[in-house]
Amino acid sequence: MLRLKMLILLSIVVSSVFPCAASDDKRNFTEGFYFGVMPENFTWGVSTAAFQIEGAWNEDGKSESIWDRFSHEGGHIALNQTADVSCDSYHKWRDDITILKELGVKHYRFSLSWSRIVPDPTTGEVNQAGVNFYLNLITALKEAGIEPMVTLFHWDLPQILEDNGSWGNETIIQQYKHYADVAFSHFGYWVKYWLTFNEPWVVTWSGYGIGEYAPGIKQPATLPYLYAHTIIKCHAQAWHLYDTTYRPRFNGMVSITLNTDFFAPKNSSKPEDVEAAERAAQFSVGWFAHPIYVDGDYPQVMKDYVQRNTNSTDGSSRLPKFTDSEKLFIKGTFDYFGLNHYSTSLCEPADAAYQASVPKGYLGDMEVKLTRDPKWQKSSSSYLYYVPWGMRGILNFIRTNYNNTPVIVTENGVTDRNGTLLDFFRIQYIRAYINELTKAALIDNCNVIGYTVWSIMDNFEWTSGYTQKFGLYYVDFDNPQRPRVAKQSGTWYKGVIADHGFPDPMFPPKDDLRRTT
Ligand SMILES: *[C@@H]1O[C@H](CO)[C@@H](O)[C@H](O)[C@H]1NC(C)=O
Ligand SMILES: *[C@@H]1O[C@H](CO)[C@@H](O)[C@H](O)[C@H]1NC(C)=O
Ligand SMILES: *[C@@H]1O[C@H](CO)[C@@H](O)[C@H](O)[C@H]1NC(C)=O
Ligand SMILES: *[C@@H]1O[C@H](CO)[C@@H](O)[C@H](O)[C@H]1NC(C)=O
Ligand SMILES: *[C@@H]1O[C@H](CO)[C@@H](O)[C@H](O)[C@H]1NC(C)=O
Ligand SMILES: *[C@@H]1O[C@H](CO)[C@@H](O)[C@H](O)[C@H]1NC(C)=O
Ligand SMILES: *[C@@H]1O[C@H](CO)[C@@H](O)[C@H](O)[C@H]1NC(C)=O
Ligand SMILES: CC(=O)N[C@H]1CO[C@H](CO)[C@@H](O)[C@@H]1O
Repeated sequence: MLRLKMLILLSIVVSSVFPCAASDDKRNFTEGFYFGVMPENFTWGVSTAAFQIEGAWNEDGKSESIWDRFSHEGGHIALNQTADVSCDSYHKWRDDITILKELGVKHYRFSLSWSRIVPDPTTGEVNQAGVNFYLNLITALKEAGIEPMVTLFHWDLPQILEDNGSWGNETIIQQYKHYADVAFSHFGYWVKYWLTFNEPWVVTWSGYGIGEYAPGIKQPATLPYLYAHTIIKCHAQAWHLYDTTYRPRFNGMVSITLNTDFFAPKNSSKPEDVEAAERAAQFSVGWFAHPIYVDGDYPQVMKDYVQRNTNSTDGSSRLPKFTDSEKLFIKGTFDYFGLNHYSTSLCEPADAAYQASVPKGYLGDMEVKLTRDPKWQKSSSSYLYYVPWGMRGILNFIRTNYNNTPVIVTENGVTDRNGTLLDFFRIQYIRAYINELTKAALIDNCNVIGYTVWSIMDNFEWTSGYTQKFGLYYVDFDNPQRPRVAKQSGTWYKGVIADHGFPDPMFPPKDDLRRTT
């Protein structure tokens, strides 16, 4: 069963690496490029996150978040830069609307700052100034014909909650639910797309496993599993709250955004590599997706491998267990699948040397050696290799593992290479990744309904500060006005949106009036 699944996946990977022209119109490749136009209702967008763009970190009643604390401490961020001002979107959000309109996007994905809206979650008091900021933004987006896509939690936990036991204190479940309630009740009338969490894998592993991200805690064996367990329960609470209280009135969609590489076997002729790739995927995306999209529980292979690496004598595991009623409550808490995808990893069974080199805990439990092909093109981010066919691979993984749930790619993009407005590498990257998405949708029947570039503009890239830039627009962080200037990729992406993808230049669709007038 498992082998069969991977074989199907493999044939997909192989066919995308070696695409061949066929007489069938649907397989219309030119040197690996596929001409195809997405349906009219496919949604194109760009994304940001509150901490990375807003600035105004302590204005109008906002409390401190763990990322404020982490960046102010010094020693964690490149050049000790902070996001105290960043793009200053708290004051310059109208400039953001201007460039969103210029691009012609259908949706704009951004996140709410919990500490701006409910500065002290232990009292639950709502900060009206914070609510007003988002009301202005959201209503202006609607006036501009742009759908807001709202992430409730994009990493900036209120510091007071961190100080009160973080995601290990189950009180946070009710506090998160209250925050979600405030957001749904104030903004639900306008907002059709909601995301409960952005990349819980990064929250738990980078924040509490290896401690590279805020709050910088290194407990790789235990905390990622414990905190992920709570985050999944928070997600389910928010989804049920929406489902019972708000869906009848507002009829929106609530989901979670998971980040994942595509995991490919290092040598696809070796069954053990194929199995390792499946295991890596279940440990990464499956950790969160299996409970939510399949059966309310973690993937069996993950339960088995954490158990056997726990080294307990009583059969206990570092991976917590859901009760039967929790499983029922968690299963099915989705309306679509939010996917952040950037790159691909190669998988083979871990050897002793590799196991010794990774922190004991989550990464070691997986028993998979993850590598990159040295032939793949690099970007200026160490983790971000250019592997466009991985987009098609991961979309097919979701199709087969999660019942072809509708997917919105909520992030995809690449860092600047040479720091000029002529960002042709970004165009190459995004064009190829969208093209693989197009193949997944139009050839493989993957149910993908939207695509979102990270990011509309240069912003505070976490521990890289302003040294790594993902924007379609350049922002001059030395200029107090923080002007936003289109890079070549912005102008190019505008064309893709207008075309709904890649119409065949020789055979434009009949209704493409732009090309016949
Ligand atoms: C590509 O599609 C066009 C029509 O859109 C068709 O005429 C042409 O034969 C196709 N090419 C191949 C190689 O299938
Ligand atoms: C989008 O349009 C396609 C046909 O073009 C249709 O099959 C699909 O159900 C529509 N999806 C949504 C979400 O409306
Ligand atoms: C950043 O801050 C840390 C801690 O205060 C300090 O040790 C380090 O020298 C600073 N680095 C730079 C580049 O200023
Ligand atoms: C859990 O959090 C609440 C407030 O959020 C606090 O009152 C309580 O003491 C915390 N419990 C622990 C064990 O830290
Ligand atoms: C891949 O594995 C097969 C089967 O073990 C082997 O024959 C082949 O040489 C391997 N390929 C590479 C590139 O290592
Ligand atoms: C579990 O035991 C194995 C074998 O004794 C050892 O290699 C491994 O590091 C242990 N794992 C942990 C998490 O302590
Ligand atoms: C950046 O790359 C573009 C495209 O290759 C090139 O035209 C430009 O001269 C480069 N700029 C610098 C500063 O290297
Ligand atoms: C029990 C506990 O840890 N309480 C702390 C909650 O956070 C506040 C603010 O940081 C502290 O003052 C409490 O001691």
